[in-house]
Amino acid sequence: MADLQRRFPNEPEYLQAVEEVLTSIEDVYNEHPEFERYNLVERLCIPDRIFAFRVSWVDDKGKVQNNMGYRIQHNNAIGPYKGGIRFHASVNLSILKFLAFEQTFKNSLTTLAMGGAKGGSDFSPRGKSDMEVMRFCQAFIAELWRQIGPDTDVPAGDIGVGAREVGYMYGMYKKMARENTGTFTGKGLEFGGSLIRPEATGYGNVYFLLNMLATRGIDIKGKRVAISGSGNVATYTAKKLLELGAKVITMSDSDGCIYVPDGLTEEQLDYIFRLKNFYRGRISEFAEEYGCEYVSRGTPWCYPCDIAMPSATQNELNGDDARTLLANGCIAVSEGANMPSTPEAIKEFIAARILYAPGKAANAGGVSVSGLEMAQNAQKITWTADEVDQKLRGIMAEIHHECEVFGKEEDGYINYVKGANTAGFMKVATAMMAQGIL
Ligand code: NDP
Ligand code: 2IT
Repeated sequence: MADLQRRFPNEPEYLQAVEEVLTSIEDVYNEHPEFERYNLVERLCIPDRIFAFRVSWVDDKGKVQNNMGYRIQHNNAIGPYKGGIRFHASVNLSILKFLAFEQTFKNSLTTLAMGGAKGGSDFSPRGKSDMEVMRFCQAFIAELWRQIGPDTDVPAGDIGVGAREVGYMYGMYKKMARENTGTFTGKGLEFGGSLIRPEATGYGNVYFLLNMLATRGIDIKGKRVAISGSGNVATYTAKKLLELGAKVITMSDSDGCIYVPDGLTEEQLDYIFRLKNFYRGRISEFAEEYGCEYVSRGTPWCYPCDIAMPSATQNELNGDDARTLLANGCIAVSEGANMPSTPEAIKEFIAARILYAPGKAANAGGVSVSGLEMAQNAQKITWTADEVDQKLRGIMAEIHHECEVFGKEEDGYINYVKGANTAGFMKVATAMMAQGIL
C-alpha cells in the first residue's frame, strides 16, 4: 500500500479501493507464499494498460470542444477485458482506475469469463442536445475503436452512458471495424442487445438483498427502503422492490433528494422513469408535481428506513450517514453503486453486524447480464426475458454463496466484504499464476 501511495499520490479513489481489497484478503494471501514470490498483488493492482486521448467535437453553436477520453484495461486473466464507460464531469484517472480494479473482482465473482476494464470521459451529457451527444460519442469511438473488440475488450454503460450513448458508440464502432459481432453490451434489442440488461443491475441487487435477508429469515414485504440516485440502477431497483411489496421512500439526483414516507406508487415511479429517461429532467420536478418533501443538496440517509440501497455514485454515504442509518434502525445495506460507502461507513456497518453487501457483489447483476449478452451474440441467438432473469437469479445466488463460504466469521456473521474480495481475488490470482509473468 505504501508503495502504491508513493507512486500514485493523486489517486485517492484508486488507493481507497485497493486498500479495501488488500486488507480483507490478508489471511488467504498469507496461506500462499508463491503469490509473494511472483509479486502477484502488485501485478494485480496496477492496470495492464491505460489509453488516454483527446476527444474533439463540434457543439451546436459550431464551437470546437475538447474532452479527455480514457480506457483502462485492468486485467484479462480470466476473460476479455469487460466494463462500462462513464461520461461525467468528475471523471479522471483515479476514478476510472478504481472502477476498473473493482470490476476485475466483480467480474470474477459472476461465474462468467470476463476480465476487468473501465473507460470514460469528463464529457457530461447533461444539458447537451442529442446531436451533440452523438458527435461526442462518434469522436470518442473514432479514437477508441482500435483497442476494443468482441474477444479483446467489450465496453458497456455506466453513469451518463445509457441506451442512447451505447447506440451511438456501437454504431460508430461497427462503421470503423466493419464487423457486427456485438462489441458493446447494453445495445438496443433490435441490434443484438439482451432482454433484461437494462433491468439487470437493479433487479440483481434486489435478488442479492433477498438472499441476505433469507439468512436471517426476514421478509422484504412492507420494508421501507431508502434509494439514492434516479438513474438506471436506482429506477430498476425501485421497480423490483415495488413488485415485491416493499416501500421506496426516497430517490435523489446530484441536486437533491425526495422523501415519500408512505412509499412511491407505481404511477409515481413511472413518472420518475419518464422524467429521467425521456425529458432528462430533475428529481425536484417530481416534488413539484406530487407535492412531496424535497431537500436541495439533501441525501436519503437522514430518513428512518429498514434498508438502504445507495445507487448513485462513489463515497456518497459517509461515517455520519452510517451512524444515522444505524440509529434509525437500518438492518441492511446493499450497494447498487460502486464504492458508495466510505471506509468509515463500512466499518460502522460491520461493527453493528447488520447485513452489508459491497457493490462488487450486490451490483454484479449488470455485468453478469452483459456476459449473457456476449454469449447470445457469439451464438447469434436470443434468449427470452424469463431465461435471462432465471440465469440472473442463479448468478446472484451463487455470488451470495461464495460470499458466505469465504466471509463467514467465528460468530457466524457473514462479512460480505471479506467474502466477495477473497472469492474474487482467488480466482484471478490462480489464473494469473497458471499463465506466467505477462
Ligand atoms: P445513471 O447515469 O443512469 O444514473 C446516475 C444517478 O446518480 C443519477 O440520478 C445521477 O444524478 C446520480 N449521480 C451521479 N453522480 C452523482 C454525484 N456525483 N452526486 C450525486 N448524485 C450523482 O447511472 P447508473 O444508474 O448506471 O449508475 C449508478 C451507479 O451504479 C454508479 O456508481 C455505477 O458505477 C453503478 N453501476 C452501474 C451499472 C449499470 O449497469 N449501469 C452496473 C453496476 C454498477 P444526476 O442525474 O443529477 O447526474
Ligand atoms: O460497474 C459496472 O459493473 C457496470 N457499469 C456494468 C459493466 C458492464 O460491462 O456491463
